[in-house]
This record gives sequence, C-alpha cells and structure tokens, in this order.
Amino acid sequence: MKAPLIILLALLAAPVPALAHVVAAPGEAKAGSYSAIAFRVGHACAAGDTTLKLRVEIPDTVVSARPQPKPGWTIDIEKDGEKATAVTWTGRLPDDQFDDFALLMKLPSQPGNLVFPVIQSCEKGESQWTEIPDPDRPGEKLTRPAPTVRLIPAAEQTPPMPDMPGMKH
Ligand SMILES: [Cu+2]
Repeated sequence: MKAPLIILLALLAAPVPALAHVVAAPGEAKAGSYSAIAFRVGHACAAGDTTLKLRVEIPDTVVSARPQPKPGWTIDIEKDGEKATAVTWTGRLPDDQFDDFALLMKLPSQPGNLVFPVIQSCEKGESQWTEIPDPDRPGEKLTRPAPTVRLIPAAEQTPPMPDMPGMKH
C-alpha cells in the first residue's frame, strides 16, 4: 500500500489551516470593503483553563472598526480620537468551547496582509498571539501566530457581471 502513504505525506506537507488557536474568520476579504471579521478563539491559554479577556489590536491602516456586542461580555474600546485602536472583550469562555468576537471594519484599499496582534488572558495564564509570519520563510510553523486577514484586490474576488440583455437602465 505505497500510494496511499504518498498521498498522506503530501497532505501532511500541505499548509494546515489553524483550526484551534485564535484566527481571523474569514481570513480573506476584499481590500477597501466594509467587512465583518470575527476573531475565533478555539481554546483557552492551556488545557482546562478559562478565557476571561480578549484584546484585539487594530492595525493603523484600518479606516474604522466597531465591535459586535456579545451577551455576557463587556466591551472596552481604546481610541485615538474617534478611531478605535484596540477592542477588549471581558467575559468567560471555558476551554472546551469556542467563540467568535467580531469587528465590522472599513478595510484599507491596499491589498496585502493585515495582522491583528491579540492578547488572550485566562484565569491561570496568558497567550500572546503576536507572532508575524516571515514572508521569506513561507510555511514556517509559528507557536502563537497573530490572526491575519489577506486583503485581495476587489476585482480578484468578484468577477465583473457580464452585461445581460435588458439589464441596462
Ligand atoms: Cu491553537
């Protein structure tokens, strides 16, 4: 049974999406769009711990950001003038559950990677999701990667609608 083994090895070598961790969902959005992006907390700081706080830092290039309220969680918005620079949710999330913490953002119009450093504070410990992938070392495995949203050029995601007869006004 050599063939299945080769396939298995190929699968292992492929980039594995981080299902646990703290990740941005979706991890891709249109540059310049208004998009709701959730920060998905897959587990606590350690097995059996409980998440009490999540602080998401908003990159300077984000034009605006507002958090979605969550029942059972209080929200603190840090601002520079009118602009939100970081959002902290405070509540309770046991290790055996996951949750989403969402921001509605006006994203920068420049395509590229948007990195959101996140601090997860738990009852017993803390996890700093602040590691930034090195573009020169693709596929490098990071212990605590910062959630990242790939901004794609507006045209790449939605192909222009072909002109349909009778649709011109
Ligand atoms: Cu994880």
